[in-house]
Amino acid sequence: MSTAATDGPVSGAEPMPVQTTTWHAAWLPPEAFRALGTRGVLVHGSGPLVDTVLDEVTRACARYGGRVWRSPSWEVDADLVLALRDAGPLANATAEAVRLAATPAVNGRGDGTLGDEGFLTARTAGVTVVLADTPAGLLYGLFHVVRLGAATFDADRPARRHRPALSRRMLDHWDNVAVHPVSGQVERGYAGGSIFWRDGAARRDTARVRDYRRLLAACGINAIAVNNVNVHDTEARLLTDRLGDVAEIADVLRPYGVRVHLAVTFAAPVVLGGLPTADPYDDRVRAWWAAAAGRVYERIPDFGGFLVKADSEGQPGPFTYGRDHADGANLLAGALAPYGGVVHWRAFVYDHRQDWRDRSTDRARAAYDHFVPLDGRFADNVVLQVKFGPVDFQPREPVSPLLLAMPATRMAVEVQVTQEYTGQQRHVCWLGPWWSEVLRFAPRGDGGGTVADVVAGARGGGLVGVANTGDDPFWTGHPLAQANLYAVGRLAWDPHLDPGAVLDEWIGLTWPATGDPQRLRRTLHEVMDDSWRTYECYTAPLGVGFMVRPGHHYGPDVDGYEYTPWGTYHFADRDGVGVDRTRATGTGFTGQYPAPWSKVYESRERCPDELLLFFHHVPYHHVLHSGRTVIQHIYDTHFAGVEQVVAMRERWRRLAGLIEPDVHDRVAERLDEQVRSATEWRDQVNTYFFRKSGVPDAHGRRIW
Ligand code: GCV
Repeated sequence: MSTAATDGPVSGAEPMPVQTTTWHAAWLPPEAFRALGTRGVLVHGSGPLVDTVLDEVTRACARYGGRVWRSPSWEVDADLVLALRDAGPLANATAEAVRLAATPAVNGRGDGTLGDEGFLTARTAGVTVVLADTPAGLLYGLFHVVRLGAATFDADRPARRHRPALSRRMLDHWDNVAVHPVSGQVERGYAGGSIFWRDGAARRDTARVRDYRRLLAACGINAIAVNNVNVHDTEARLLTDRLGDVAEIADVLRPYGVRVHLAVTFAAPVVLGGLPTADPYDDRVRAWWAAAAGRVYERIPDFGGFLVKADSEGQPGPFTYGRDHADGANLLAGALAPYGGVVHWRAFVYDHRQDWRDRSTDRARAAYDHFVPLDGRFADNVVLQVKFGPVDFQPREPVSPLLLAMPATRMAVEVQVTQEYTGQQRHVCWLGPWWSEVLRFAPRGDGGGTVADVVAGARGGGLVGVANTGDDPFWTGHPLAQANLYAVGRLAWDPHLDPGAVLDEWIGLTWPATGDPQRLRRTLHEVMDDSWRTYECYTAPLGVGFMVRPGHHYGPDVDGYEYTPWGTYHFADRDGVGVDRTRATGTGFTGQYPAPWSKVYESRERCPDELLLFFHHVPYHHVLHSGRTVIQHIYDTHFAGVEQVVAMRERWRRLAGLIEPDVHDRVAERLDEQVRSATEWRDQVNTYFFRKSGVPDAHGRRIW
């Protein structure tokens, strides 16, 4: 069994919190259901997910004094009707009129249905109607109503169809079943232990997972992988003798429309099946996978599929047998195909043992070089899962050119909700704006399709977020990091949503009953809106990346990776800094982009400032579009970044008394740490570049 090549302790930034039996309600406090719970509600239709809708409505109405009917019932005076369109006539006359009117309206558009998960909303003559063609659609319609709150009932609204742009909206948990000596219970986890596993076994108490499934459905997530992509010995067995544990989780998640996926090791036929090989061309290997998949579907009929990290950071893969990644992925796809399962095959393949002296190898190039020649060879039920940037979830990277280069392959884009490189849930770092930028990126320039288009629809592989949740009382360690989890679901549902509006939704749902909602909303926006850019200001400059402490990746260490095998270098010397990735004189990475980006990135003059050092090695006196030199930009942004964090902390202090004291205290505590850490970043980065360049700060501020 292989051991993952993870460079040092990876979850060790903070000790495991004390076990607790209560946890924060996140974006579903009971109060969020008040508007709904005070009304008369009719639920019309049948099926397990309709039972879930009924159950949610019943609980809300029991709490807030509303009434619930389930069809067929003819004594109905409902002001909210949640109905499956094909469940027969509705008792409420207005709702029935909407249902009948909706039919031609829906039929005339697209495929003539509301889709597998879509719904229609309308309000007329005092009745709000939510119609769906599937129980899952009705569930999403219910949470739409919850999001709207009182506005659901305040004015007539014309019929509007809602359908998710991306059909695959997934979270990958990097949770280990057994505590791993290096990566811990949750690899890159900053929110305590796992909600699924503890100390080598499944957690038997499912209360937490029951709350989690509601949170997921309410933001639109419909799939999760329940174990780490680095599959160690114990976790490998989830596919075989520990399958029952996975089935139990699937049973809990199913009523909320969330399907379970499993990360598997490519070497499973060897390590679990006792075969001498895992070669995709070996018949015994094919038979082994087919039988393994068959057993999974016997236990979990709606199983989503496998997730695979192969030939990456020590994980086994097809290269061992002289096969390529299409051979490898298609092997597993073949086993899943009879059941409708899908393989999420990760494109994070690079040489993590490179020689730092070797200037010809560029980690940024690796995924494209490996996978583009395979376009058209992957089976239909393979989704190639691509990190959003070419290196590794940095706070600033260009969009991965691989996402733009495989038209005949289903692609998913992967973002990191867990904040490995963005402050590890000790720093406020609201990532909605960053993901929105990635999803809206237009590979062929303005007017062409976007990354969101590449991953959208039934053929698209969707959006995958690496989960940031754990058994911490606030779910995410930093209470404000809940917004990132919420956003990944919402942006997967609709990548065109304004991230500011998503943040507003999250604030409204999370604190529906606060004393001064406007002040709270204003302050949260002031603290969070620019927090990703603030983080970028005080860490590695101008897109060069890394400069984090190797291993745990928290805090500054400018040269920490400079002479290592990991392929993440900044090449600073006394004259300049940055990586030459041009075609003219560098690694040629810019050539992986289509026009216009291949030209824009190739040119020092045209390259956007924020990515300059990702693409170019430039002298410190190079003048940016901003008018500042590179060295002065480094100094200015690092001083400004710390000032912004100090201001955030002050703003947060003023919220004392307006929100729950435990939330306030937890954030306040973390802001103290953020100020400390940002100051350390500022001083180390500024001092490093001052010592290298000898150029003083134009404003004479203190550099050590
Ligand atoms: C799960 C980075 C992280 C690893 C992670 C890897 C991956 O290298 O540091 O912890 O492994 O990405 O995405 O597979």
